[in-house]
Amino acid sequence: MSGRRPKGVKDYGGPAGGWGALRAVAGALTDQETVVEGAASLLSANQPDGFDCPGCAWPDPKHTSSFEFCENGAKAVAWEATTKRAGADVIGAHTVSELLTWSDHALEDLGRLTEPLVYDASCDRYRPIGWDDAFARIGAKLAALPDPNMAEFYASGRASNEAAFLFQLMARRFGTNNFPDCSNMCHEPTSVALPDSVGMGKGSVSLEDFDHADAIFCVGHNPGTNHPRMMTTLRDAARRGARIVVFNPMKERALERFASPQDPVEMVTLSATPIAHRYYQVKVGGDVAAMTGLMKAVLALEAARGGVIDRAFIAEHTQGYEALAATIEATGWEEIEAVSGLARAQLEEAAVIYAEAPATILCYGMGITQHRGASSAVQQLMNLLLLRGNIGRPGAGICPLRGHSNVQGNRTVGIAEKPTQAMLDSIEKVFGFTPPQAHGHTVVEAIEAMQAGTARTFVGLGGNFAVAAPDPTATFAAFRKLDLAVHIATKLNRTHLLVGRETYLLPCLGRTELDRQATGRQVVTVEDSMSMVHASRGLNAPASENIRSEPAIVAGIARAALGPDSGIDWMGLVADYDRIRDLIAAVFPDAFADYNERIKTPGGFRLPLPHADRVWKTASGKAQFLLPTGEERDPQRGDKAVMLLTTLRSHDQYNTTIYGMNDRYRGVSGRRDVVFANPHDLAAAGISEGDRIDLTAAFDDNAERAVRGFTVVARELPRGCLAAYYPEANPLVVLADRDQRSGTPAYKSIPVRMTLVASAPA
Ligand SMILES: Nc1nc2c(c(=O)[nH]1)N[C@H]1C(S)=C(S)[C@@H](COP(=O)(O)OP(=O)(O)OC[C@H]3O[C@@H](n4cnc5c(=O)[nH]c(N)nc54)[C@H](O)[C@@H]3O)O[C@H]1N2
Ligand SMILES: Nc1nc2c(c(=O)[nH]1)N[C@H]1C(S)=C(S)[C@@H](COP(=O)(O)OP(=O)(O)OC[C@H]3O[C@@H](n4cnc5c(=O)[nH]c(N)nc54)[C@H](O)[C@@H]3O)O[C@H]1N2
Ligand SMILES: [Mo]
Repeated sequence: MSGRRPKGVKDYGGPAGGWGALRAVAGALTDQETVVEGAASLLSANQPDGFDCPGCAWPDPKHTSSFEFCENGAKAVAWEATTKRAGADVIGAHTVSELLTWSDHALEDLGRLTEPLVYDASCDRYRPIGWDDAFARIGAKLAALPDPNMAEFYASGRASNEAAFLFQLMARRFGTNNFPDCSNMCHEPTSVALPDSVGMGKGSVSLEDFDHADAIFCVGHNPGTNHPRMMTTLRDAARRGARIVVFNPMKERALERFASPQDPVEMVTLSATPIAHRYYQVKVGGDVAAMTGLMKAVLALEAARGGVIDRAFIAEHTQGYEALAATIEATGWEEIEAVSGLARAQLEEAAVIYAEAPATILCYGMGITQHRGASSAVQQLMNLLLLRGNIGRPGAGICPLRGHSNVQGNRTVGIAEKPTQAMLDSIEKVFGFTPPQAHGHTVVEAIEAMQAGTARTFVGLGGNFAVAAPDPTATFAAFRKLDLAVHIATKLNRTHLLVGRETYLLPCLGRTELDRQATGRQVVTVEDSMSMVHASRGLNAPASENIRSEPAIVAGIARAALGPDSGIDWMGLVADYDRIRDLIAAVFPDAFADYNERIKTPGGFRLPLPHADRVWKTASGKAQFLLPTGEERDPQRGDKAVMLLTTLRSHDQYNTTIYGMNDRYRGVSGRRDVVFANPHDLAAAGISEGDRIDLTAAFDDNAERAVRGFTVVARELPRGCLAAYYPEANPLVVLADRDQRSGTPAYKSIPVRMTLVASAPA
């Protein structure tokens, strides 16, 4: 890694956080021309009377929302509260074909959408349309579909509970459970796998538990970038001596050391807090093997000294221990080391830390959920916790780090392509219609239905579906075949440009903005990663007088598509969101009784989490030890030339929203067209740092999938592993290559081959 580095690449020496973070906030506010309003907005993020930060789903301390500094929350707020505007004059100044050549950054950087638009094929441009006209045309198109299952209703996880509830109500009244949603690309393995293990598809810990944990395992997530407010929690834990153990193929700086911008001593002395007590660079996709090794070592400790596993808990609360122990016993260290990329001694060391910690929390993110066999991987994490009764007591439990700020809430209020019978029955009881019973489509199934022509329309509540999804070649083509696409959005993105026969762009309010309806100012509600539901109040002036709230837009489409006899007073609901919450409470009485009352408490209320009280809503009534399925074993099929590519978020992006071209903590600036690789693998392949290579998918269907001309950056990574940025690497992801149980694409273990195309400039 010596000599001349590629342009824009260096080794980042400092800690995460610190002055760099403060500078970045100032920069984000200036770039988005939000200096005055944006700075005021920032101070209201996560305040009792302010809005929920649209940045991530990490909860607020003690749920009282004291101001917490967060660089990436600031970027999210600045991006939404920008003074840049993209009206019909701005967007219509370019043809759609021309806009398609722009970068993802440039498209969104046009600014906030200000009026409804319709695509005009005769001039290949978007032009303005009135709201009523748009609703009438969309409604007519939807109503004319021969089968409601020909429509797809996508939700990205930013919408409030109120908007999401109306959205699912509209689609179910219309007659379909086709709810592909961003969860299907994200934490679906959590939602699918944890119910079989512990009866609940959500995390079990609360923020307070982090004050009592003796060990915190961080597996496959990057909080310094994606959940920055979590760094305060991890830093506090590290400082009081809790042992933080990381499993991650990349060395992520924030997990190594962090300087809190709120700590005057660290800021002035340029010091930092070490975070990870041990950092294990597991191979991409090697977590099941690593967990198996850890459990094997825990069982060996139990055999040697006893008192390591919690036998009383296992006897009273679980099933399946013997079968799991036998499977682990039968798995050899050689295989564990080969697949995990970790040495037996490392896993034994981690096992000692685990065995000696009275209480352990296990946190995980996309590094676990975006693989073949991801559901099984989630269950292995749970097995590890169950061995020592690490759930349902202070300082212990499972902590999936959710993605979008309200993705969990969207699910809770009914965005589910596989709804429970109880929910469907409840909807029938409350609304008097029989909702569709057949399961609907996930994201990948929706794409397949669009490809096949069996899905003809798409309604998107936020998001950038086609760019987030796998295989853009297939997905883009599928989109262009649609008869109708409707996008409810704040900013222009590439999915909006994949125009079909009729395409509408309906601009909505964001979280930061005042939402006034017939009865006055409205509040919305959201659920964080730890199942706390609380109110969010926007306060900025809306980006334009001609944009509407998400609930109002959904209601407008619903009324037009379903006609006057739907039995639902759409406009009455929009007039006063309390009424929407009353209906949510009626459909989900166990979770949301007295909804409107309970959100008046600052910080809101916690939804019931039976597993946190050691009540197991599984078929057996016990927590289940579940066996690994082996799906993840040897995805390279024994071919050493096949590398496993993982995809990452940079520090300057929010999913497909690219704020800027830098990735500060990984030492990359001004570019994203790089691929990180282990120097020994490069040497073996005859490739040097700075060379440009093509990556081609090694999948057996022979279709050509490639990304070209990426510049190689040498990095400390396990052998056989590569890393590149999402979404640039998405052309390599095959639709069929996904976790079988959850349908989540294997975005984080893509088998690829490297081909040298140009040597580094001398
Ligand atoms: N600023 C910002 N905040 C965000 C987002 C954003 O894009 N920007 N996105 C939001 C959303 S929707 C989500 S889902 C979350 C995502 O939050 P994260 O889960 O943190 O997201 P990623 O960057 O995809 O990857 C996480 C980490 O997994 C590691 N990893 C990759 N492959 C493997 C593997 O095989 N095993 C293990 N153990 N680790 C692996 C990577 O090195 C990386 O450090 O963040 C949310 N918050
Ligand atoms: N290779 C690879 N692919 C991935 C991933 C990965 O790690 N690697 N991660 C996956 C994950 S975890 C996820 S969650 C998906 C993300 O998939 P999506 O949720 O579909 O994508 P986003 O980029 O979050 O959507 C951005 C758009 O949302 C709109 N928007 C922003 N705020 C609002 C709002 O308040 N209301 C409305 N209506 N619209 C708004 C804007 O128009 C913006 O352009 O991507 C997935 N794709
Ligand atoms: Mo996500």
